[in-house]
Amino acid sequence: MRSTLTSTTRHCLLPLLCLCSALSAQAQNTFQRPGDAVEYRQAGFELMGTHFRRLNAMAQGKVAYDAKAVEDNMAVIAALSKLPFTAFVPGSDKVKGTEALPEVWSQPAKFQEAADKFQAEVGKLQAAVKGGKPEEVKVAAGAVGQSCKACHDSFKQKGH
Ligand code: ASC
Repeated sequence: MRSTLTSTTRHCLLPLLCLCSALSAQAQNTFQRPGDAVEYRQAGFELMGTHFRRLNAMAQGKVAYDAKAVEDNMAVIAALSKLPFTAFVPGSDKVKGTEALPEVWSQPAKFQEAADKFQAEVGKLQAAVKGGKPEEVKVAAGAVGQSCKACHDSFKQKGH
């Protein structure tokens, strides 16, 4: 019995794991309709903004610094930081309600560079949070905010 289970595990677990990871990669990158991609990226940016504002208020000394809360907000930001960028799919530039400028699609290298810069700054913020020095978190959070703004200035409609 024991060896049957072991063998079943050996034969089924790996293909199952492969299937699961293939399905989740697909879920992450495939949208039924362009509007789904717009909803997905807006939801991701919205949540990241909420958690970044909470972290940043503490980092900039506007709200009492709570290391645990900073770490919790950081974990959410880190988990989300790549996801919305998977959703700037072809055709989603024409969806009503998108605030993305045509430059996202006409200047893909520049857009990718801005996304990479943001993700690099998020990585540095994560390291600073891990380091536990509020003054370093303050500087790194400021740089993340700058990278958000730089991307918005070039790739997002004004007034949003
Ligand atoms: C935020 C938030 C952003 C950035 C950006 C920084 O808190 O939601 O999009 O900071 O405004 O300039």
